[in-house]
Amino acid sequence: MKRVATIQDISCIGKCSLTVALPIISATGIETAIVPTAVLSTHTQFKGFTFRDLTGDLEPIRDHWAKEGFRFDAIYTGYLGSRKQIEIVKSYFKTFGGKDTFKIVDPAMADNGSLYFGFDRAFALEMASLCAESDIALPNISEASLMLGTDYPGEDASEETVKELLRKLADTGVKFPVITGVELKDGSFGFIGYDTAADEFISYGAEKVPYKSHGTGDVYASTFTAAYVNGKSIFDSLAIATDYTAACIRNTYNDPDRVNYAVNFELEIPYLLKLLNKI
Ligand code: PXL
Repeated sequence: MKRVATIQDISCIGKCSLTVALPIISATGIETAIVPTAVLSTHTQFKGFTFRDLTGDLEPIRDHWAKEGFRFDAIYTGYLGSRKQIEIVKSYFKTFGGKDTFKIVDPAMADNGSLYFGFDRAFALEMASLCAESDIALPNISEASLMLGTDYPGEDASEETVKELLRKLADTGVKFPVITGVELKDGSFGFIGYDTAADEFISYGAEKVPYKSHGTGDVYASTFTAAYVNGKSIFDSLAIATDYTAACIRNTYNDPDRVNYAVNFELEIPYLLKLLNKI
């Protein structure tokens, strides 16, 4: 069986980070090892959330795993709480991230042009340096521009603007930057990526749903990880993640009883298994 390690927080309510990554990746037949970086009562879009920092546990977990000789087909990182945590994640990459371990970084820290609560410019720069150690990085438009220190071009940034951001990310050392949440010229909604090894841009979009929610970047990155470790190509994995995330957003949009803090990803897991030819 394939094994993935994912390093991010537990938001007890919020359907993001580990409570999305663990069910999605496990459902596709992959052992999913988790490193919880913090426990929050909710994600940070709620007021008054609690936050228990688990930074002190991260190095002992790493050291125990190293002693046991655990190996991973991929390491996938999402929301991290501090610069110190990013530094420790780099040590996980050093310890476990050999050439047979694919390193996926989702620099989950911003949306709509603003950093999430508690983050600053220094944090965004540290996250940029983690992206430079990845095999693939999956920022949205806000995260890409904040890591580069360039003006936020808006959610409706043109394909040319997004390609410019991708080139700049490549200049900072990111091997395969992929910007998600992009409106493509044909009106679809998806991603543009830059494969620096092939010097080639790739893109794919699904039908746009007029609804925006939290946690969709986490659904996207978890699904990419699941598809890639299940043997799909990078392009196919990105496209499957696009189709599945779009289906989750559509399901939520059509649900009169929806919650306003996340998407109905659970109800679309059968569709994900179909996309992966599992059922
Ligand atoms: O979905 C990204 C995310 C992950 N974890 C926490 C968050 C958020 C977004 O707000 O607050 C704690």
